[in-house]
Amino acid sequence: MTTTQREPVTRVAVLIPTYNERDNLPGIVARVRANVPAADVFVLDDGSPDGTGQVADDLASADPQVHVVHRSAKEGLGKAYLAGFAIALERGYDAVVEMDADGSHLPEQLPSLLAALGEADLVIGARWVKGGEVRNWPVRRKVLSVGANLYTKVLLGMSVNDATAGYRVYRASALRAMGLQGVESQGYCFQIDLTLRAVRAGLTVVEVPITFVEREVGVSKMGQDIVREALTSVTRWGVEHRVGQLRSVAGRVRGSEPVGDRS
Ligand SMILES: Nc1nc2c(ncn2[C@@H]2O[C@H](COP(=O)(O)OP(=O)(O)OP(=O)(O)O)[C@@H](O)[C@H]2O)c(=O)[nH]1
Ligand SMILES: [Mg+2]
Repeated sequence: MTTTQREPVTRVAVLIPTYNERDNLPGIVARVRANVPAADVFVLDDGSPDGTGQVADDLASADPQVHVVHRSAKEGLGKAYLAGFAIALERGYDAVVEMDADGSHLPEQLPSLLAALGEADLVIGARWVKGGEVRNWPVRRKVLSVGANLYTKVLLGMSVNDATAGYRVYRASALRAMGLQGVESQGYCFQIDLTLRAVRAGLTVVEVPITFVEREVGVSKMGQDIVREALTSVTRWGVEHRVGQLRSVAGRVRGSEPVGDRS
């Protein structure tokens, strides 16, 4: 593999989507600010009924590097991130981080993710790679996540091991190159969708092992609908991918058929 010299990253936007994360938010923002002091934080709140938006506003008024994007209704993780990407690109950030508010993604590991961006367009904080770890997940969740990633990898033919992971860093140039128009996916599917777009755009994806810690406070928003969405979409993309491969093989075979004897 060849490594190309890449633009240094100086301006970093950390996007933190929130829905009812009042008790988690102050701690996570403080840890991001402590670990990557140069980075700006954008809280993307979908009108949380528990008052997370107000907590975020209080953090923002105490710290000029913390910003809040108030969105009127709960539209899902994907839509919140797309809104955040648009803002980060418009404001000229070099790199954009995706991070959950619930403490699963350790801000202490963000410097190593950012360092890996030196040779990557997309860095994924990966659980299912050597050195990666998941804390406090029941076996059933582990099986679901490993299974979903294996299914994704085999069907889509990607070499990425943890395409559902939500702790990542994109170069701004990568987000522009990937084309975010028409992204409708939510939840895990959003992460797979963007990984696939990055791979198909010929971008370099690097996985850095992380320790993922299950949330201790608050309620998970990931339900069966999110799992179903991922399964349906990956199956559809996989079938399209395999049909495309078959068509191109068939085209090559036809192209190499001997031309009949015209004498
Ligand atoms: N803005 C916004 N944020 C959301 C929405 N749904 C989830 N989030 C946030 O996205 C992050 C991930 O959601 P979680 O509920 O923790 O989902 P998860 O980490 O896949 O699931 P668990 O492991 O069970 O916690 C958290 O910071 C949530 O508050 C939404 O509709 N809008
Ligand atoms: Mg979570």
